[in-house]
Amino acid sequence: MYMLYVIPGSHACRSAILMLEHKQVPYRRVDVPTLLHPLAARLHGFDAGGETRIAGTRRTPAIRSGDRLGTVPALASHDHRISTNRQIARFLEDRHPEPPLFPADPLQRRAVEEAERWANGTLQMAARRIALAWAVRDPSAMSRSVADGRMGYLLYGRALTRRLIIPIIGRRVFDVDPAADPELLADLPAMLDRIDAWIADRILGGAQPNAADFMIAPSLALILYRPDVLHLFENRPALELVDRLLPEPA
Ligand SMILES: N[C@@H](CCC(=O)N[C@@H](CS)C(=O)NCC(=O)O)C(=O)O
Repeated sequence: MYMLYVIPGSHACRSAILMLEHKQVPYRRVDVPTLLHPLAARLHGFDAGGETRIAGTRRTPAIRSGDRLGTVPALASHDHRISTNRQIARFLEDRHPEPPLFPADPLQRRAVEEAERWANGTLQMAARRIALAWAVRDPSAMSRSVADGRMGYLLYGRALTRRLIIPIIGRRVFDVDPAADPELLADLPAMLDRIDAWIADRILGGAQPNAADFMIAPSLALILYRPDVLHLFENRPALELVDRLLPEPA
């Protein structure tokens, strides 16, 4: 039985959850308290899989420390400790080939891996900073709105904790200030265009979702917790993708 260490509502962690569900392998989800997760990951024998994350143009001290200690999602089997979605995807593909996470054709696989790399390197951080810019600008509205959603509540179950702590995470860990918001949002349409183009080229959004779909949909779902960005998604294939993999709760 696998154990998957996550923090609640994390888009990065949701990618691993979706991949495990796709493979239909039994696992136990272990929720770790947000902010203690780098330490908890390390204490459970994980590292950060060699990631060197950048928030905008900065590697803040908190990000450096997370990259030294460990990140979630983190997957434990009786003899393995695997961190990062990239490595989890490959581990699962090796151990449980069906249904696949990557196309068999080498050219198609390369295209999916390129989309996966971009989702990990660019989109995952951009999505986090877009959501956090809102938290920094309007902590009360954010705290109310993220009590539930496509990935459940975000980071903390209690509204007051969300209101107090999430803006601090935004500022201190991910270098977000209210002035950054317009700039972050200005980059969003081009990112959505890129995703739509991959869908048009059948690299994403196929009948059988792949590792890149599972990396991209949760980042879009996180951005969509913000009610003020919905209009940017209207009529886009990217919205159909996230609606299919992570529907809005009824
Ligand atoms: N890109 C990696 C890293 C995921 C990641 O950044 N996870 C965050 C939680 S959403 C984390 O563990 N951060 C630790 C920290 O910032 O100290 C992946 O997809 O696995």
